Amino acid sequence: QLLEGEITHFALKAQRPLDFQQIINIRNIQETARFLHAELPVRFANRIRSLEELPGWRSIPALVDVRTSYVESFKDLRLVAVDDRSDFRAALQRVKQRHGKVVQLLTTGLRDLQHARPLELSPTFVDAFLNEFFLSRIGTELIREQYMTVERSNGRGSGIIDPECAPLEVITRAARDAGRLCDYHTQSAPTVQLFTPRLMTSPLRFAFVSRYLYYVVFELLKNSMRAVSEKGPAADESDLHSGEGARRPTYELEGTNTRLPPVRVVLAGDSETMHIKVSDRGGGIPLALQPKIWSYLYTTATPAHVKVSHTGIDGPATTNGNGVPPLAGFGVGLPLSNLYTQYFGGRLRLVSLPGFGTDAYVQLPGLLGNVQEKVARGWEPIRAGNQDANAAVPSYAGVSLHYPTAPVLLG
Ligand code: W6P
Repeated sequence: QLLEGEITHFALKAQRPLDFQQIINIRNIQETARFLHAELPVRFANRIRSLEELPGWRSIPALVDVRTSYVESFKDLRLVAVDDRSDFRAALQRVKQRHGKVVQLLTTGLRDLQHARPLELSPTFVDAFLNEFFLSRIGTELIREQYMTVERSNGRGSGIIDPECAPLEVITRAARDAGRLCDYHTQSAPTVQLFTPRLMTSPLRFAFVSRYLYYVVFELLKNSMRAVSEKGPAADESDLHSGEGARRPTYELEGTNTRLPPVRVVLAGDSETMHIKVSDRGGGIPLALQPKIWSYLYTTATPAHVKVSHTGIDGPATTNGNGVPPLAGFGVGLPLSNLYTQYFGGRLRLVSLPGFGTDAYVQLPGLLGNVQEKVARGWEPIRAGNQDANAAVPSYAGVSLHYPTAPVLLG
């Protein structure tokens, strides 16, 4: 079939990582449209072929749906006239619409598939597969949204990459929203104190994507506030004034229960790099659970919560039926936050002390520096004539599909 041949052809092309500098100030809309028109089909084709390597994907409706979305978007882009601006805009709008539920569908799809074929699909493989897929999605979403916002303003406004992003404002907004959500669900919320170095009290500006920064910080604050609120009031008055609290915060967002130890945020950095620390005294994470918080196969929400799904970034915001998102959702918030930082070459680390509390560290680069996007691993076709049986096993980031057949016993 013609389409199949074309998908293979595009899946074999190299994906081209983008310099953020190039798309912060889009000077030539048509040139940018041509880049998207050439690049998006390559990335979509890579995802289509990778998805098809999952054993038994056809038996999971959610996975069939995801594949169909990618195939339809591939076709859409191959058929659209790139130099007709309104046609191209309409095609991108359809892509956006079509891919709104991909995170939810792919996560449930892989959970179901892993459940159905536990010996063929190791949890490590499933997590690596989803990380690659979602990393790719972050890239295509960012490029598409950046182009669409610039195109809409006819090149005059800035895109979703804000050269003047104000982290202080983003963090205070995330803290206010997380506090409201926490209070709604647990009938209490701790105070959030925000600390900045002395020299940084003037509003710091930084080239970044405000909505991604918000997503990551909101996710961390939500986790911290939930932990503190569920653990309850500090046992000792001095717990309320220890650590950073000995200093005066730059900002304080008062919670609804001042008996709870506050969540403390530190914002530091310069025009090149931004660092955020979120500290809570919410009791920490048991050591055995610590690796699981990065897995898509794990959620702290009860089954009743899981149905209401996650608080998406551009997907339909999912709610509990009253229009309010859940406090503990779909179990993808932390792994996705991790991907958002990695996509920009940044990092997200947690240091948790069981029985005490958790510190989360975010590091992100300013996008006016020499920063390139991190592109997902491409599809690696199984070469004909390769006699090595192991070479036919798909792998992501070096993680193979199967559980090892037998443990290697040393000594
Ligand atoms: C917790 C669990 C957690 C996850 C992520 C960030 C902060 C926290 N605090 O207790």
